[in-house]
Amino acid sequence: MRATLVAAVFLLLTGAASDDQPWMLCSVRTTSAHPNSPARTYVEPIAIVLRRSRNAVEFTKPPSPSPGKDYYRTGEKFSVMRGGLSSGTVTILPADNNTCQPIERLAQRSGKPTPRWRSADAVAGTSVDVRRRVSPLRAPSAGENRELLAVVRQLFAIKAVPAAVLDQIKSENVAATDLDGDARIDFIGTFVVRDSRNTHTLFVVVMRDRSGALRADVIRYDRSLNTRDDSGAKNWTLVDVEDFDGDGIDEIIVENHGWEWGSYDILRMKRETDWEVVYSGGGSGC
Ligand SMILES: [Ca+2]
Ligand SMILES: [Ca+2]
Repeated sequence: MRATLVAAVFLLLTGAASDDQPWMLCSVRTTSAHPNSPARTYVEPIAIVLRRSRNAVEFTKPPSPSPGKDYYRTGEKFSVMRGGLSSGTVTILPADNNTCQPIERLAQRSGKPTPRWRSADAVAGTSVDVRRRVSPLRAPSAGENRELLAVVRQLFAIKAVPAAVLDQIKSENVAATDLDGDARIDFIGTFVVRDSRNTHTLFVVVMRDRSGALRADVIRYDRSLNTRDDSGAKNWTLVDVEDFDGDGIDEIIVENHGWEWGSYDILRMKRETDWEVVYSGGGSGC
């Protein structure tokens, strides 16, 4: 079964995708331009996506690359999606001497990367099979940000972050969108604050409930020491949300960042307030 899937995947990578064939879901990351280095875009595999039925998909780990079997073909073009909307393309560039090859690969990106976004900000594939949405991901408004930060401060306080530093919370990769289709805007984001001893990192999915209150459904927290490179430190960033199974509720793609490793989780809403990790894998580990 596994061998069949692997064969199908490599076949897919050299052929056209159709609805019932597995397809490779990749992340898209564009670095910032600096005086001595232009912006660069990289793609790397997140998962193999296989549609099982109208409202069911299965995510499996990409096969390990082996000599002669590459994930990419130079010049191949992938559609880029963000929040259910088309966001240009990436075209695979010739391999360079990047140590993360053959998993991560340089690409030429058309369309704008998300401003002020750390790490991957979109997904790509030869034919990205997701439900089209009408509300794109956006940055929260000033008012929404204040509300969200109040929730984040409470969560940090529960984690015993000193009150004196709670005014210095920095936010990264925060997106506002209606995740569950109830017409109320929800939020996903990463928040970081440092005290004299520790760096505290929080990743949250915050839903607006029926009463209008904000409710933290997913909480990931890490504390690491400031004084030395803490190899146990980890953090998380939002990559994108997409409705892969077409049930009207977005799945959330989270990138896990650790000491010289990275991978992805896909979260799916099991029932109200309860998000489960339905897939973990991908990434380059470099
Ligand atoms: Ca909502
Ligand atoms: Ca869904």
